[in-house]
Amino acid sequence: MDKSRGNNKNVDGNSKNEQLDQYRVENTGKRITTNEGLKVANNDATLKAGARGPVLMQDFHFFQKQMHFDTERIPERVVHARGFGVHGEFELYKSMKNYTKAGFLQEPGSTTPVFVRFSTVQGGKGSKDTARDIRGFAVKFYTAEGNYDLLGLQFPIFVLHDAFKFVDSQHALKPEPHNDMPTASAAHDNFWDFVANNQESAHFVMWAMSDRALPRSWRMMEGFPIHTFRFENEQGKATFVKFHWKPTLGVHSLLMEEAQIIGGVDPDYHRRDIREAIERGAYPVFELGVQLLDEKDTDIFDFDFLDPTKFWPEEIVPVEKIGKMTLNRNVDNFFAETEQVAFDVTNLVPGINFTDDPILQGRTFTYKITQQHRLGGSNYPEIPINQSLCPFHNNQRDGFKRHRIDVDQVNYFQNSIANNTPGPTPQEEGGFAHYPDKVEGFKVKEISESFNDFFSQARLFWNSMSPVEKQHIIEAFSFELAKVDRPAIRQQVVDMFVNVDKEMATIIADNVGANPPAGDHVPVTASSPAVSQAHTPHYAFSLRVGVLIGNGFKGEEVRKVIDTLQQNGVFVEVISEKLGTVTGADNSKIKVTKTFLSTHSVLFDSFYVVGGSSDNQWEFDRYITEFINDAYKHYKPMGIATTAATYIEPDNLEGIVFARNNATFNQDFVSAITKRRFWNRK
Ligand code: HDD
Repeated sequence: MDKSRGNNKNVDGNSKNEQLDQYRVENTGKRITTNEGLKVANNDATLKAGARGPVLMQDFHFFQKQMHFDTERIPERVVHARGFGVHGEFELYKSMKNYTKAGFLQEPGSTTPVFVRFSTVQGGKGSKDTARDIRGFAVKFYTAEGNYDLLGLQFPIFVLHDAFKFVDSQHALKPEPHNDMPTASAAHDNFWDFVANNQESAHFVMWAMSDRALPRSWRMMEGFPIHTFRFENEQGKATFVKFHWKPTLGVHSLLMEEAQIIGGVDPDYHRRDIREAIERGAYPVFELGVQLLDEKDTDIFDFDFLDPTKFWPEEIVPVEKIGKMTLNRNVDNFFAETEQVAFDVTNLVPGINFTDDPILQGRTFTYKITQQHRLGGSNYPEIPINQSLCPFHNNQRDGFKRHRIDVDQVNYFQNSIANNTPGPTPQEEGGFAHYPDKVEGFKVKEISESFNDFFSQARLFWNSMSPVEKQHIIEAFSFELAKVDRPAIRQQVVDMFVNVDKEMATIIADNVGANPPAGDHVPVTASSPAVSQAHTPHYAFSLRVGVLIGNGFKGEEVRKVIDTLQQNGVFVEVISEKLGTVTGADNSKIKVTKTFLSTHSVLFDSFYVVGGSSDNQWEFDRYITEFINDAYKHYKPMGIATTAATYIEPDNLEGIVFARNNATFNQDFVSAITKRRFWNRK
């Protein structure tokens, strides 16, 4: 195999990266060959009977090239089809030894390579990143004890409390089968019909209608593996655990209108965002938090602690941060790594185990089936991105695309020829064993009564929202339901959501032509501040600011502002009429990185408006005014250079910082960018 290295040659001592090195192939500067290595003399034309004649079948080079192309697509994931993967590293802050024997959670400071894939659920592989949707947040830890996969979503709860209806929920969510519409959207009859007729979905739907469903960036999104898992320590003592990924940049969202426009102007918005951030060295960091619950405390909630439609409020069980994951390397090849990575909720390590969470139980076989179907057989763990760092040994043999060559005569257990090897590892020496939970009961196809509380946390969530967040939820429901054709479904949905909040449901009903819902309002006082984005941290770091500029700017003024932005880690793009440079009044030049035509206001968090002169001043001013109007409408901060004051007035608008007569303009502008949105604008 060609040992030459790609862009990611292993310079950082990451052991997974080192393992991948042996598979990286560089083709630049090489001679073209067939897949069997035969160098060929012609790489332009098919072999023909005469230059204008028919193609001859014996052109095996053409045949192989065409055949490979004809078969180069594999089935996309049935859900989570659209996704994007990046490499990184997990570092432990705090030993979890008292709770779990998992090797990678023992030594503070120890590091474990990870691969993370972010995804959307509804749309196909070629859909858009910014759909209102569920986001997958799947992490593969390449530990010394084998791969550990922690699959999560950007919500802490699931849509169902029994896996039997998973297929129904996904069929209902996906484009309708008779017309394959809509793409990347749940705004259709089937989905809302499912919701109204499966009311355990209420809490999940509240999250899906909230700003959480429209992340500004995957770097600014929480991840929740949702289930109650079980830690087990060396002494065999178990502790229940819920995991959290908390982005150090805080949790931030797009507005619904921004997300919709971005879906058109840059469907790759989130993948571009994370890839660029990593290229610029602004590595996304997520802290791993745990909520721990002793076996004797499982009755502290007024809901079933195994119910996957409930989160454990952080105010009741605090989240302890035990480590951080830094995403610091882009993939070399999307297909080889991101498309072929195979996550599986049963990829466990000793010390972390299942519970009887009914959704978790239902997932334990499905991932293997889907990977086998997608990746063409059972040998997908041999694909480089899926290989564990430790070797594997067993008596499984053969199958499509078997790469390894097992040289032993023995392929069965028990045996005497190989002295009963490969054989089991006792638990004390690191062998995985299922937790010896006591189970008893009749075989029944039933759902426990304790899971039949559909609305209490949906109410808690609503009650925890800020007024702006509540307004957005109402708008989201009103948008989605307005796209539902059948009035009866719209009515059922508003009648259902009275159980969350009567005022909310009544406003939505009015917006979508339904009758005012009849049910009674259930008052609620409890709230969980942690679920509201109103309390999230804010930074200017790695936000995108566009400089709207033409010729004739004041060089020193503009350079100082751009320098300040860059010192604060802001990603600056210079936007003008044409690529090339703009020239200041002092003859200084600034490189233009985007044109008015090639970008859009929604792709930025803020603007620095400089203005300038142009051969077509009317057109130039029109573009600048459009950018300003959009940004203003989207509550974004703007900094106005001394040369641009005429574009915007009056000069006391919220979040608009003027340079004129302002000695602290640079700091004021950065503070405004940090704040991100100015909600009190009219
Ligand atoms: Fe799942 C993919 C997360 C419930 C069946 N799931 C998938 C992915 C994530 C999750 C992040 C994408 C992995 C990737 O990027 O390749 N799934 C979850 C979470 C769930 C959950 C957090 C509930 C708490 N899933 C769930 C259930 C079932 C499945 C109940 C079926 C019984 N999930 C699948 C799947 C997928 C999948 C069909 C599709 C593609 C894949 O597995 O690799 O097997």
